[in-house]
Amino acid sequence: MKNSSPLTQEQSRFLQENGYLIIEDVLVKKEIQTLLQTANTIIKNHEKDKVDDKNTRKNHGVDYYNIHNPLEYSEVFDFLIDHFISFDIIRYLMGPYIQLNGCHIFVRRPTSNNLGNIGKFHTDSGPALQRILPLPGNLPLQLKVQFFLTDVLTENQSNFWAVPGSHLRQVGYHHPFCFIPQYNAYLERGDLPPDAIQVKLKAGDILFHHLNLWHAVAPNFSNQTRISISLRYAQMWFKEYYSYYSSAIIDRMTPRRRRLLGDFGEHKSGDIAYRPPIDQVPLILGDKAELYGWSMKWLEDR
Ligand SMILES: O=C(O)CCC(=O)C(=O)O
Ligand SMILES: [Fe+2]
Repeated sequence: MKNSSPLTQEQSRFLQENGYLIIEDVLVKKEIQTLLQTANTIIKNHEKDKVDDKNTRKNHGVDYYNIHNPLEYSEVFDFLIDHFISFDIIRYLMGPYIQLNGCHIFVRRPTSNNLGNIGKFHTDSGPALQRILPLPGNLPLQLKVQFFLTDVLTENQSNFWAVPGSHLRQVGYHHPFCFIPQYNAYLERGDLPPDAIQVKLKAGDILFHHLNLWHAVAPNFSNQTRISISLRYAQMWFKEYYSYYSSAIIDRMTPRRRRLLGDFGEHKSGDIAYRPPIDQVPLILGDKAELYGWSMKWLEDR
């Protein structure tokens, strides 16, 4: 399977060793503008209408919070679900038996205080998964892709703050918010963790990260709100995360997007996440099935 990867060898190695990866210039200017404008309208409405069950303002605070499921408010995010660059990398790394478990707008306002939950070092998706590591050669259980719509060019602009290589370390502690106490101790003392990196990127770049990566959001001492769209892909057995997709959303989607949103059409048997319909592999991988290691030869052997 030489040269079949959408990642260069260097990018693959970087992700494997560090637990995160930046791909530059994925969105073009016009796309950034449209997405940002739409996100800002949705944010404005959320703050005006105080719809706290549709975002994390109660849990995370009013400066740094996430808006659940923006697909509910606009179609402009649809193309991100299987974007030709990000999704090709996702399907190469995760295989065909995946779903989109959630989509969020991340709002990170200028703030002098970032010690809310997102400002603390944590892993994602619950304490149990801190003990299942994404070792080389295994499919990831979950990967997040974050599309940045504003620049984060220097430190302390609410950067994604990562501890490189931490995704391969057991946490040895468990907390409902999946905190990493030895790293948060630095923040509580007003110090910086010595080996954590504030990731810098520009609008239009994307960031992948493993759920096990120890990460936080740095303080935002700039005067600009940082906006990004996060999509969470997981193996099909996982539960969805604040991602109820109404029939209005499902109806406007292409077949592949519908499947990623958990719609199996007329197939409604209880073991659907176990044995999806036979078109699962071609639908997700298209003509890359063989190339990415998911030959359908067993179909001929039946
Ligand atoms: O805002 C960010 O950059 C990261 C938020 C976060 O904790 C996550 O995506 O898991
Ligand atoms: Fe997180």
